[in-house]
Amino acid sequence: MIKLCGFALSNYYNKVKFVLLEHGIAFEEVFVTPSQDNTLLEHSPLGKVPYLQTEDGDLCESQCIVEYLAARFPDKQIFSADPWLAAKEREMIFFVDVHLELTARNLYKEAFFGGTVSDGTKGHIEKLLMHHIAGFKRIAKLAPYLCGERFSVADTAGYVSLPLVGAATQAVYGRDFLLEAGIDWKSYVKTINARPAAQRVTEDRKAYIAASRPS
Ligand SMILES: N[C@@H](CCC(=O)N[C@@H](CS)C(=O)NCC(=O)O)C(=O)O
Repeated sequence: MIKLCGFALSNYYNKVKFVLLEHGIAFEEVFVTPSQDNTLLEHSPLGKVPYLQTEDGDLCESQCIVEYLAARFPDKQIFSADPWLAAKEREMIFFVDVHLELTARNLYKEAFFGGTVSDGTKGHIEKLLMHHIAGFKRIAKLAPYLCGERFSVADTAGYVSLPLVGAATQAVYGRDFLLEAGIDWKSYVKTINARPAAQRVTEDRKAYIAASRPS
């Protein structure tokens, strides 16, 4: 059986988990945290999570994993059957994962982990995020889903990462850049939360946080 390795706080782990649950693909969860230990580097070359363990070997990078699942389980129709719609879903995922989340990730040390980020970094990331959010807004339909009226695989990325972008900018700048741009990610997340797969991802994340709190 496919093994999904990582932990429930990781947005990229949760993106893959959401896809697996949404499509009823059997998998087992294996608890792994990121590190530079050789034992992990043998499976995940940068020591990141998630990675997938299959009968053919290990596979990292959440989007490569989603693409693999789509190819391995074509009957599940993880992407739209229409090539244009499927390409637009991939475009949306790229915007969320790379242009928004990966940029906002530069703020997480201060936003979530009690560290600090230099003023130089804050200024640079603010400019980049403004630019990237404006671009995202040009393509995100939020009607109510990212690609329009239908839930799509792009929403697995949106669901796990838009809240982080909003929360990180709120924590570091005192302004939620997404809400400020008119991207109501809170309502969006509520819509996606109607799905049992999303609920399970969120319940597991909350349970992980509760269990990690010092007693
Ligand atoms: N591009 C990767 C990003 C994965 C990633 O950054 N995972 C985080 C946890 S959410 C991690 O392992 N961080 C540890 C590190 O960067 O060394 C993907 O899509 O899977």
